[in-house]
Amino acid sequence: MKDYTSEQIRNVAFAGHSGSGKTAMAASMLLNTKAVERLEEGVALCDYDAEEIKRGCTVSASLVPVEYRGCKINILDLPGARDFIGEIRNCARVVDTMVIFINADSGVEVGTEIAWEIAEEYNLPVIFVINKLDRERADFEKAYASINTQLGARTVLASFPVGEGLNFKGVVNMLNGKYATGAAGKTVLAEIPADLKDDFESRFMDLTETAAEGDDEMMMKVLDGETLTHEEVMKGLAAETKTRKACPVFVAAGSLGADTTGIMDMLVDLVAAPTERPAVKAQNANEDDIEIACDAAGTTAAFVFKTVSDAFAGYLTFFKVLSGVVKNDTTLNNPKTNTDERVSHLMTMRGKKQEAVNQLVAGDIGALAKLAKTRIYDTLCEGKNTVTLAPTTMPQRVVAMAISAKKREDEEKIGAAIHRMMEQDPTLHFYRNPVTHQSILEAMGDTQIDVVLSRLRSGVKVEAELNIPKVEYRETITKKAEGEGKHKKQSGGRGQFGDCWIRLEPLPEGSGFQFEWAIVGGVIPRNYESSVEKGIRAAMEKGIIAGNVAVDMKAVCYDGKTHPVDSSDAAFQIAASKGFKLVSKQAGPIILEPINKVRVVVPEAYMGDVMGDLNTRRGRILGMEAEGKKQVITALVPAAEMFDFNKQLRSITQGRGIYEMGYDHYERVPAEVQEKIVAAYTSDDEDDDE
Ligand SMILES: Nc1nc2c(ncn2[C@@H]2O[C@H](COP(=O)(O)OP(=O)(O)O)[C@@H](O)[C@H]2O)c(=O)[nH]1
Ligand SMILES: [Mg+2]
Repeated sequence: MKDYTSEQIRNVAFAGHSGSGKTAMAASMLLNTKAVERLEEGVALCDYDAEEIKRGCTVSASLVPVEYRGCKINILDLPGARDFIGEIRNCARVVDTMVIFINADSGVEVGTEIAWEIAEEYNLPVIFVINKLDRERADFEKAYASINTQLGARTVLASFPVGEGLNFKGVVNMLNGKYATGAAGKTVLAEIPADLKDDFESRFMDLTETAAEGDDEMMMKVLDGETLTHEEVMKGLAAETKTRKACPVFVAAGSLGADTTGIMDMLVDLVAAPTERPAVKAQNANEDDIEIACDAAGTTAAFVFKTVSDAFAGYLTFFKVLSGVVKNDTTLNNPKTNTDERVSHLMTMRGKKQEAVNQLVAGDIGALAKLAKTRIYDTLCEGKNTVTLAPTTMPQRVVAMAISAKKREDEEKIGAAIHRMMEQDPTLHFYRNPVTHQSILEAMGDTQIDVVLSRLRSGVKVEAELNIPKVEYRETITKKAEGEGKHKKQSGGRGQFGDCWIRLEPLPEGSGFQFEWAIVGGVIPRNYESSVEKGIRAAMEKGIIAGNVAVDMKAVCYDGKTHPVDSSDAAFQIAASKGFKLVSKQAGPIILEPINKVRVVVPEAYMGDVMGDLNTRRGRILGMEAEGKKQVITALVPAAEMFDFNKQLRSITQGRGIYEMGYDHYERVPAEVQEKIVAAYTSDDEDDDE
């Protein structure tokens, strides 16, 4: 691929709801620029991952450079589902505009909202494409209106359809003044038919007014009834777009090719070059905040925003050049790992296809293979010019499942493979719960977990299974009780003898365990004090009635007996354990469960249903308040009831609801729940007399 200057680069994300035709549009662009010969070939380049082929949708972002009118348009073709929000957010950091695709037959959907919110957060200009206008139920006006009503975006129409649904004929593009039709992904341009001229004139007026808004001179002309030149309109519209004052809206049927070339023109004309965008916030070697302007003449620094490792491509590192020029046969330093990485075989990827390049200038995006010590969010810097960037902030994970290998011997492989996946996808989290002894996989959604399972199957050939994670119940007592713990054994040789009287008293939540030695007259020698305490602590680990750790109580050892020969540390530990088991059962034992604080954000219409759902989960609503167009519900809900909440919330709100959750406190479980837990528990060490 030829060399490009920073000014010739356009970095855009293709974002929006799954199935809105993003990948097909990227493929159509490849077809129209003769990078591929058929549309399907383009689609196969972008969605090449086995998971994508299987699911028929994008799971992992693809880089798709399109060379057009002397520019290199770096498209990051993104997934649409919330499960893959990590990919969307990482890529949003390196693009200069977000192109949000909308299904003409459904208007704004959840995926549209996700993309819009991320664009707002990252201060990215937005251009909309109402796509798939040839779809049977396509309704252009309705889809267009939904952008204003549901997103509150300030839009300006830049092209309009001729016919829609089964009557779709083509697109009138007001920027290039052409009529676009197409077949099999290829655009055909013609003059605007005479009968559409009036339509064009009236709609063009609106466009002109928006374009003139930021420029006094142009505004005066418009007010005086003068017509602006094409150049003026383009300049004004580009300025309004780049400053996020207006979002141009285009229409298309990407798989037909109408109006693919018009969309490509728009990418060249309306998308800010990286040099026109605000400087990137970073830190230097002293951890001072600095800003890096996109400047090819600057010191070289690049930021890694994505890594992939698959059977097809091996290990690939995707980066954006922040400043300077990344050149072949040079060495760059990774300040985070303090290693030098050799730059050779510099390339750009076109989906799965590698394309060699000589160099990549500030603002450009490319890839390197086999960088051994460089991970996502690292930087590659020239010489001692240390620049680091913060990792992408991610929303809280919303699902957690216990994962285990179907075959025991595969258990270790699972851990190692998931750790490798986590390196590439920081939204995944995997850990061993020391209390429940389960391996827990946390993620952004069920599909993401499903992809992990599927990759374990194809990658390391391990069948894994999922279970609902065990809840970390605890146990405690509610009243005082006392009694004797005795251990006596006489079996040839030296015997064992320990005898201690123990009193248990409840303590407030969170107090932990206190131990008091109240022996008088030396009936148990002081050197057995720690033996008794140890014995009680060990027994508390095993619980009272259902095998959960016992907490929040005081134990007092106030009487006992010793044998001059047979007493020992071990004997007193066993005696104390027995004493605890006996006494704790008489001390009104109860089970405590973790209660989570949940914060649910939903569109108002779903509020009633969501509250109803929380109630069935033994939830206690703490409050409701409006946040923009949405409602925020806060509630306390037992952790045990929350494992499938994500799935349910998505189904109730059609994916529009989101939630965060965190541990709040422990609380006594209701009697009927306690009965169930106790009944389900089968003690495996009722008797440990040896
Ligand atoms: N009728 C019609 N179908 C399209 C169009 N663009 C894409 N599709 C189909 O819609 C489905 C989803 O398209 P895809 O590009 O994968 O959507 P993405 O998830 O946004 O990348 C595929 O079956 C495409 O063939 C279009 O313009 N018109
Ligand atoms: Mg796609």
